[in-house]
Amino acid sequence: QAVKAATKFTPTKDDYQKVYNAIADILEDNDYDDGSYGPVLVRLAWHSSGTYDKNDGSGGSNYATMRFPSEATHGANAGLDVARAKIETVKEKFPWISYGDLWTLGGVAAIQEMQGPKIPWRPGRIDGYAKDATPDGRLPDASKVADHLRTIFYRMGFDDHAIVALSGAHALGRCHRNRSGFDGPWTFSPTTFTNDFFTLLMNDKWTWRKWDGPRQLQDKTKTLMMLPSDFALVQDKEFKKWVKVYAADQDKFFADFSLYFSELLELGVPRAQFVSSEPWIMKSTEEQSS
Ligand code: DDH
Repeated sequence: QAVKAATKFTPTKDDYQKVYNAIADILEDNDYDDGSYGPVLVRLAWHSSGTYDKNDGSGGSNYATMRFPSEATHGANAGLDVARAKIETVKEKFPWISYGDLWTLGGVAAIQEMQGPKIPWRPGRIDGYAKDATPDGRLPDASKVADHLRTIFYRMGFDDHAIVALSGAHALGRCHRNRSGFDGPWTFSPTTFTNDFFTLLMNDKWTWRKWDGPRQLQDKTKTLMMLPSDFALVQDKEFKKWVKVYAADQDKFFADFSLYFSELLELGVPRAQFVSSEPWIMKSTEEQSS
């Protein structure tokens, strides 16, 4: 007797909203780091997408290749095992979601829940294989400056404007000595999305920290830091133009960041794979409770 084929579950936007909500729910577990897994989830979304190479279409968020040791062990991905393990608890509840969709939605939920702009997002990524993993060296090196940033981000298809806007994500989170070797947060509110990265970069006095770690800058209070690659944004004339704009206008930063981050999360995903022709706006938990 023929066994009736199980009907394939086709998730709706509501189902993805449930995943979003489950991610929002775990952000403040265990009083992790500065009180939230948000920043490290944003970094997971970015590093799973920023490997894209427009020249051959390889990399990007489609196949979630950071699941494989050959990519998970890249120096730039140190510490992201924490983010992957945390979001795995959501995957257990919603096993039908692909890792690429889960990790990018993690970035969206984290930004939105940390008071950032809405990030248009849609599902459709599929899980790939170890052979799809990207070679090391595709993500930016924090000890390097403008030329390097252009090489890395132009390869993804971004321009100078996008480089500066996306770098504003460093309003969030911190550097960890045991991950990157660098140390400290960029802003005084590392779990709230703001344009503070730009105002601090423009208005504070930054000096080289004297210590036994890698070259990094510190502010007057010696609590905040900038990477050499962050500082490059005010040393380069073209970049600095946008730093000034964003330092003066948080709304403009939010609007541009939303656009570029959304684009970043779709790198490497064939358009035909997306389940909808336009990205969706997922609701924040705040909106759902009011
Ligand atoms: Fe970043 N980033 N990032 N970054 N990043 C680090 C942490 C975080 C660079 C290097 C580092 C982006 C761009 C760049 C976030 C988001 C984004 C750390 C510290 C280094 C180093 C890691 C650690 O020790 O734990 C460099 C270089 C660049 C560049 O040249 C442009 C972008 C584009 C984003 C983004 O999301 C759009 C976030 C969030 C963190 C904080 C993570 C955490 O655990 O906290």
